[in-house]
Amino acid sequence: MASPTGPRRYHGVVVHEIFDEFKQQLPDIDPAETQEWIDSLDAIVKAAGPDRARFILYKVLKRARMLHVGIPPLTQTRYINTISPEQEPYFPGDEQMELRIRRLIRWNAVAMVLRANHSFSGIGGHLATYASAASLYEVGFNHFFRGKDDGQAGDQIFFQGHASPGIYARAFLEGRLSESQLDHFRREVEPGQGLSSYPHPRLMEDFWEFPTVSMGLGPLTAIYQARFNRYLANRGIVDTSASRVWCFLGDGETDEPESLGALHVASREGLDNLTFVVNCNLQRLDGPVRGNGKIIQELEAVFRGSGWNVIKVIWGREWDELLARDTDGVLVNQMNEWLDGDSQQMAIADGSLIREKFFGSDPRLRKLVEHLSDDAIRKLRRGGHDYRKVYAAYDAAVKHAGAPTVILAQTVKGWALGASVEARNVTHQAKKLSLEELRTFRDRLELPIPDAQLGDEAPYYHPGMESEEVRYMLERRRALGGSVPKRVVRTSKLALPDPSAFSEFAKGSGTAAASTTMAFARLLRNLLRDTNVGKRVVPIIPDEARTFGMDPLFQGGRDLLAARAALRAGRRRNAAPLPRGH
Ligand SMILES: Cc1ncc(C[n+]2csc(CCOP(=O)(O)OP(=O)(O)O)c2C)c(N)n1
Ligand SMILES: [Mg+2]
Repeated sequence: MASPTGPRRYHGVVVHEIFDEFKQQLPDIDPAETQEWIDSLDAIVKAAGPDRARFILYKVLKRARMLHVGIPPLTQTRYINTISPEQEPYFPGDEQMELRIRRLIRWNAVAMVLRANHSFSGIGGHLATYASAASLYEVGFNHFFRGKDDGQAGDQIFFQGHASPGIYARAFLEGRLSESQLDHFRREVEPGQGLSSYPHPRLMEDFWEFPTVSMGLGPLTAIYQARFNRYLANRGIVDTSASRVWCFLGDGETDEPESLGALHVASREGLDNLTFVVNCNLQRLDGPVRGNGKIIQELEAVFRGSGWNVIKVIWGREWDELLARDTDGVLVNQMNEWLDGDSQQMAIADGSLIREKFFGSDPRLRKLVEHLSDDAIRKLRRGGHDYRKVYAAYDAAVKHAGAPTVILAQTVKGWALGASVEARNVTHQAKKLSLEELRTFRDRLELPIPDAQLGDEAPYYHPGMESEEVRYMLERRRALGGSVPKRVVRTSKLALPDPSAFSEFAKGSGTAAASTTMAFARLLRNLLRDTNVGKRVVPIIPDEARTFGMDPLFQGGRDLLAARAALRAGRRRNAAPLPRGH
């Protein structure tokens, strides 16, 4: 899925442009031939209808892409997975084992929130967010997220704030957190005792790296972190060349202006070291994200339009066989037209209702699923719960060169938590399960917890550090550079500037009037000239430096700006190459 032509280069420097193909349209050198093509299209629409015409056009566009004919991408594709089954890579893990691990984590995440609320009614915490995102995280933990134990920079992961119980539950299984710490969820006043509700680097300074719970800040900061990683590597300050920034966010969260406000920065800078994973469970806090629309389609258009590589993970593997037999395109049509509000109804429906509502509108659709039992229809999963589909998406994302990637994964909010929580509008607020629900949940997860231990308080369940599951998860983390998240502070001694840099300010400006700007410009000049810190002062000039008389301070910077301007305009043939490291 890498861009077929690759990023454009100018004077040896990669230039990332969002759209560049249509503007290069030439005058028509053979109008008669062009007209023949247009007439063919007219004829197909007339004879076989728009569906057939659309099919052929998609085929032609796909062919053009394969032939490396540069054309702008479509901003919206059909409501199916971007990666087709035959493109899926080999899955290197033990899927059954990873399923068992996920179940252990799911259980402990729920137990933690239930226990907290049992001890202190109303203490809060969230069950449903992690329940929908467990596979999205676990594929990362077992196969992608790089730790820092090897002394390298590792990956930077922005966890969705409300998913924190799942991240704590994993750390508990890894032996990093104790039962007592889990029992102090949301009661962290004594340092080291408890666990903060949400990612908080000050309250848990060895654990969390980025505060993310104020929605929108995670995605925005992740973009700048990825850009900063490039800067650090290019200037030889820290080798972040192997680091990836992962940002997990909710679909409701994308309505925060901060979430989408800097997307263009990531594409313009060609940040292929950045992956967004949007958990599209179609719900926000107490309502739908787009009842009468399709959030995944909307986000696809926004991200593609901003120059991102988009991977949609909408359907689980159970749908592959149905789609392969959908030669009339009726199933894809139904998927395209089905609104998110309808999907939410289906998430809690039984198989016979799904058969009637989703597959019932067309005899060809009915026929597609006539060999499936109602139970099998109910078990047609959404893509974000299919471990292999998620793996395929991450694998494609880390291999994509030249642009950042967003993965739009469809899930069910409160997945596996039972009928009173799953996909209900109240699901986000759910903090309690009845005894009956707890039993059902335990059975669903196939955990050997006796009934007698289930009461108002759910017990934690740890299979032991020597169990197969824990050994497997620890081995995976060892291979990937150690546990995450882990906040590691590595400092190097910094020599202070020579005191002479400041001495003139102690004297004041005498009778001459001095503005703050003027004093600051002088201070900056002195620091830039200082042998200890000069090279660390990096002028970032959005605008107005010249207005404030600062331009002589950074001659190099001026050359850089001029070179960049020439580069963008693409006019000056002899523009000086950019200084290294920028
Ligand atoms: C800026 C901001 N506003 C409001 C909230 C309160 N809040 C917490 S979760 C949530 C909804 C989350 O929905 P979504 O992003 O879809 O995540 P999900 O839990 O569905 O994965 C809201 C509004 C917040 N954390 N931050
Ligand atoms: Mg949501």
